[in-house]
Amino acid sequence: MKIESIQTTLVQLPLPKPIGTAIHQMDSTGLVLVEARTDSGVVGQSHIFTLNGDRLRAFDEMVQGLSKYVVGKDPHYTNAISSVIFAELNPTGHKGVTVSALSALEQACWDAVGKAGNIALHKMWGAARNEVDTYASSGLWLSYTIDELLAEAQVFLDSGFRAMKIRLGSEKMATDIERVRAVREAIGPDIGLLGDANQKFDPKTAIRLGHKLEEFDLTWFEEPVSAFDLKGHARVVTALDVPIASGETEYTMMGMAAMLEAGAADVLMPDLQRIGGYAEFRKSAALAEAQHIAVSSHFFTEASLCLAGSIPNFMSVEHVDWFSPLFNESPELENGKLKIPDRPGHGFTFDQSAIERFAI
Ligand code: SMN
Ligand code: MG
Repeated sequence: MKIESIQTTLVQLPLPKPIGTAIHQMDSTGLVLVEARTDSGVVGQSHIFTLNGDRLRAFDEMVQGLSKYVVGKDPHYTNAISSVIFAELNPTGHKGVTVSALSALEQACWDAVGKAGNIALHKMWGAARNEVDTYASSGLWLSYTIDELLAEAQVFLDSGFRAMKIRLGSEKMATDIERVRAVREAIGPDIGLLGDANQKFDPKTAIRLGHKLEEFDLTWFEEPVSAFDLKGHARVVTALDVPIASGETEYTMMGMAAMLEAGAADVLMPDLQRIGGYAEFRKSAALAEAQHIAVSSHFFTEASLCLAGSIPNFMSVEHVDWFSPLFNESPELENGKLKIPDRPGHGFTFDQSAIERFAI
């Protein structure tokens, strides 16, 4: 089997309303959809995105620019292809747009491999489970009023979620506490509640807030401090009993290794786009496993389920529904868990009519 061409399509998906975290303002997402067409007729698919579609063409250009290292190759040679691209990226660097493009091309290869062999990727890699914990995460934004928080928490419960993530980072600590208290009181003690500060705090403020939030029994406290501050992360990890989750802002398994070495997280959260592909995610998870640390995926609900199905120390898949209009299939929630699809490849295929609707 050989890849004959790499085709990209740019789409823009509006969000129902503008939303914000401590560091992001969003009213849409833009995606580069990647298709690796092979001489056997199999098409491997993948996607990468930017908030608001900002600078999306730079991502497209990077995918196109690197496609010559994939075209003409057998997609089974994922490691060979990744190694060549990784070496090629030396002058431009291994963070940001470059690694995102590598990730998209590598994932498209794996998807083609699974589809060609008619096997789900988690089974190809060695299945670990058929379902995985999840939490509702496209919501409970920092930009919401308390009434909006409570209304959405109820929507999540009604949809069958057993856990959800609230955004932290209000100007006043008392406001964060009030918001978490309101949601915890509304959902009761048996529903998981996670908090994400998107790097808002310095270590001492994070520790103070963490102590004040103890009574609300958060499942984890995510990105409490700057992603650049591994020592600060480690101070927060040591000072608080609540698990600290982090990793979405870091790149490649070397980035994950540095975080693990620093003791920067109790739960490692690689992002499939920023980590550099499926193999790089799986290697990162293995590094964490050796230190008895669990991993949880960031964004990319559909594309991450095959990882969740095969990685032993996989804790949960973040459920973000932003990209779901693009696919023919939807992630299936049952008893608060997501099913790992048994369909070939990563298990999701682009809905061509939706793509036409959202194409830029
Ligand atoms: C996040 C990042 C970017 C936009 C929205 C939300 C967040 C997450 O850090 O973990 O979902
Ligand atoms: Mg986060």
